[in-house]
Amino acid sequence: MLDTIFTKIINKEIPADILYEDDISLAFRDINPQAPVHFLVIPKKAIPTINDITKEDREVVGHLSYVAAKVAGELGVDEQGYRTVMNCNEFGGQTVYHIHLHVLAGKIMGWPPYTDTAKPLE
Ligand code: DGP
Repeated sequence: MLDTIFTKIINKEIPADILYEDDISLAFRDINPQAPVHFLVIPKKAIPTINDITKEDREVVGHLSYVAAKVAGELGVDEQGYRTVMNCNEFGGQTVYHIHLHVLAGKIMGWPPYTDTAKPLE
């Protein structure tokens, strides 16, 4: 499996604004924030997409939501609320093939989470 940029962040080969770390996960601010607060929670295990999650990964994947809420609380955005998103593959808008939970906060989120200008692929 090819490493992604997130493996380099996990291995501290490139810098990131890390908000939380433990044995199985890492949370850091998104380099291209789409909200006043936008961070990512990733597993240290390199799982390319949601489709690749195995039964054995369930605890790891559940842990990402636990960490999302913990960091949201530490940043003081938990009571106002926030959006978590995990994109999958091309139509889902995934660009980094190492699963990651986006956590977006600090403004009211729209629904549905796509724009009318988003065109279906040919
Ligand atoms: P997605 O499109 O769901 O695969 O989201 C990938 C996110 O990763 C995107 O919002 C930008 C972020 N990202 C990509 N490269 C880097 C990086 O080198 N550092 C940080 N902090 N974030 C990155």
